[in-house]
Amino acid sequence: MKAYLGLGTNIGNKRRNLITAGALLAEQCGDVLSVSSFYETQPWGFHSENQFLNAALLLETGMSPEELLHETQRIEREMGRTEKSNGVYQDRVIDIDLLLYEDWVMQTEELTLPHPLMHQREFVLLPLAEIAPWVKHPVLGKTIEELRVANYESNL
Ligand code: PH2
Ligand code: MG
Ligand code: MG
Repeated sequence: MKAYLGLGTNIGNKRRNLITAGALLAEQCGDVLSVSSFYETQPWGFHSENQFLNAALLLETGMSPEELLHETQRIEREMGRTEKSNGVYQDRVIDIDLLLYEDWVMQTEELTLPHPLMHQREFVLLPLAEIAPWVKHPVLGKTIEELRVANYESNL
């Protein structure tokens, strides 16, 4: 199964945090088929002095979405993420978000696919459009590149 993941970090050695997360995902979750460039982005939705480094990655995995969610949460903890948002965004060593899982649309208490905010976030769309421009969002019916352009234009 193909899953697109979003990675973000805004404290510590950010480049190293993204590389470590990618390596742990490859070790524990499947094959990493592609990784985007690393994008320096401003904190979105909260105020922080610390800029983000964001990336997107394509994983070929045998895990179900729930298994993948639990494994990515384990990796976040393994990398030292203790602070977890209680409604308010906070600085973090690493955040790994499930963006797309094949063309699955699902909503449970712990997981919504596709990621409910991905189409509003430049820090997701920019890296994702680099590795998956032609992939269609299964709810919105637009490609990632179309969503990126629409998001860009709505922010002008
Ligand atoms: N993640 C958030 C909230 N805001 N802003 C940027 N630039 N990058 C992120 O990864 C990010 C964010 C919630 O997870
Ligand atoms: Mg996130
Ligand atoms: Mg998250």
